[in-house]
Parts: sequence; structure tokens; C-alpha cells
Amino acid sequence: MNVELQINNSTNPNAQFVSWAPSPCRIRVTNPAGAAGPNASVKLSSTSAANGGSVGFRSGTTGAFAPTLTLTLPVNGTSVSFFTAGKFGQPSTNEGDVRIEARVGNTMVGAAKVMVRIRKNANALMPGERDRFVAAFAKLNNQGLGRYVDFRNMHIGAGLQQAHGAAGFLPWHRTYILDLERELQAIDPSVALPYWRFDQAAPNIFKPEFMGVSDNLGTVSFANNNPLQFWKTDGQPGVNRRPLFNIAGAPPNPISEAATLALGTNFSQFRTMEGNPHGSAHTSFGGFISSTSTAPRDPLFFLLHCNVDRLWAKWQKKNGRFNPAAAASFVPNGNPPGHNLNDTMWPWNGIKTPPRPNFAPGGAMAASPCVPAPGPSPRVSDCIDYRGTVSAAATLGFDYDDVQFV
Ligand SMILES: [Cu+2]
Repeated sequence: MNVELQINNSTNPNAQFVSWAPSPCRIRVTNPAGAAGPNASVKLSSTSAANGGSVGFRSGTTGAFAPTLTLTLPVNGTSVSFFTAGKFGQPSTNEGDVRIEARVGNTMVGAAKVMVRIRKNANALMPGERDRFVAAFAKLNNQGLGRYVDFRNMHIGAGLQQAHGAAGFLPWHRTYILDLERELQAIDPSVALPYWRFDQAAPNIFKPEFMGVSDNLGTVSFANNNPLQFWKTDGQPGVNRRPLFNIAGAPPNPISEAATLALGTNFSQFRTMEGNPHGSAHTSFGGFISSTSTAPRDPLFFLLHCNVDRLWAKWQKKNGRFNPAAAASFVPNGNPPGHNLNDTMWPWNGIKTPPRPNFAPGGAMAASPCVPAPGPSPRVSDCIDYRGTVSAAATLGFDYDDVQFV
């Protein structure tokens, strides 16, 4: 007998990625030879490589995940659904480092390799994770000739009002970094965007092998095997970044994570984090990253924003703010265009007429092989329930290493 496992209800190898949120899966008998009757009892379990991830299973949409699950499969090939999810605290480090196995008795009848792909603290990445991220990022930019130029041009001129200074700041940047992450994953599906915890010392980030080391003038140098050495934006080679703090420690001005999470239990209070810690983290440097209109010229910008998004995720989790319809989850109306709950977001909506900017770089939001959301033209409301806590269909397919699902 043989069975087929479909992770995220897909046979696409690029869909074999899970997070802490439940992934819908299917299993079906593809070859009934040797079956004893109309149904077969199949047991799911998993094995992990060294430093590999770990997953659990459940049969329905509710309940706890367990290390094994026994399912009754019709041998006529009808699919049976189940769910899998990464086990919190045990993310993967490599693609396919978890193997889901299906057994009848002791006989393996099918298997699928998956990755528990999770956004991690950049300071604590394994060298392989770091190198794959850096390589994918350099390739996306392709010395200024690649698709990355769109991400640079989204964060410029009249576009800046679509993304800053109002309630849509957090949802817009959640979409922006997810769009970028999906483009990196199209290059290397094992990559997840790492975050820079700017309230903690993160010396490993400011190393030649990773985001590079700044000299007194702010010129950043990279190791000679780091492909970011060829970085180029706006026709100019290199990165200018001048830390105004000792990189062995944390910048002193951004408020701590605990203080950020204590800004208030309503979104209208929490969103003041756009100023501090977000703005304060940017201005912990001179150079590209210190100014809104040049920040995307420094790849560190995305590690900074990944942490901004993580802080929002942590706040959402702490206060139960995943329901877009709940008043405390957002400031639904009365905001500038693009910042209201039901507004589509520029530039993914492609609108180039007032009150939107007269340009819209990059086209539609990148699709994911793993999840259908948020679709090509996301609304602000699509960014709030990011792992389907309220509605499973809203799951955006990313998670943070220290933000538990339940
Ligand atoms: Cu921004």
C-alpha cells in the first residue's frame, strides 16, 4: 500500500513549509495493494534531523496537537484531512529537516519532508541560516538590477504617506516585509526573515559575514565570501551606516520590549510605537537607515522592521487583538487613504490616481505556495489576523520564534 501526503493541501514541493499555526493537510491511498479491507488504519509520526524542527498532528480544526495521529483511510483513494503544526520552541534550521511518516503497522507507506519555517532572532542564527538569507537577499537585489529595486521604490516620495504617520503603519509594513520574504523564498524557500531585537545586544548581526561592519565614515565592509559586498542601490555601490551606539551593546534610545508591550491595550495606544521604539531604532544610526526615504538602501532595515512587526505580533498575542472587527485591534476609520481598515493598500492595489501616488512599483503582492492569503491586493484588514486565530483562511504563513500560537 502507498499513501500520498499533501502538506498545506498541496503536492507542490514549495508548499512543504509549516509554522506554529495549523496547516491544513490531506492524505489519501494511492496504491491499495495489500490492503486488508475497505479501510486502512494509518499512523502519522515524525522524525527530525539534528537541530531539526518538530511537528505535531490533530485530526480536526480544534484540540491539542499530538506527536502521532491515527487515521482511517478509505482504500478507494478518497482524501482524509488532518492538520499539522510546528511544535513551539523547535523550529527547523534546514529545508526538509522534519520527515512526516505514515505507517501501517511497522511498514512505512508514505512520507513527506517539511520545514518548520520560522522568523528567528538574527543574532542567534546558525551560520547556514545566516548565509542562505544573505545570499537570497543579494540575489534579489542583483547589484541594483534585480526585483529588489521595487521594494526600494515602494518606500519613497509620495508613497511614504501610504505607509507612515497613521494607523496603517503596522499593517503596511507587515505586508511589505512579507512581500519581500516571499520573494526571498522564491529564490530559496528555506529562508525566513530574521529580526533585529534592537533592545538587546546583537553583536553577531554587525559582523562581516552578516550585515557588515561600519568604519568611521559609515562605509560598511563585508567578508569576501559575503555576497552583500556587491550591494548597489540607486546606482551607488555599498551601504552607509554609522552606528551611534557601541555595537557590542544595544542602542540606548529605543524603549525596551517590555515598555513597548505596555504602551496600552488598545491599538490606538500601541501604534505610538511608530515613534519609539521604531523611529528611535532608525535614528540609532547615521546613514541610509536613519532617514525614511533612504532606509531600504540598507538591508538591515528589514531586520529592524521584522522586529517592529514581531512586537506588534507579541502585543496582539498578549492582548488578544487578532480580530480585525474588534475596535481595540485597530483604528478602523477616520484615517488617511490607505490607512482605514477596509482600504486596499498601495502599491499592491496598483492605483496611480489621487489620493494615491502617481506611481505604483512592484505589481501585486507575491503569492505563497503555502497559504492563499492575503491575495494580490491586500486590505489593511487582511494583515491583522496573521495566523488565522479568528479565521483560518486569513493565515499569512509566517511566525516568530518566541510568539506562541495558543
Ligand atoms: Cu517605512
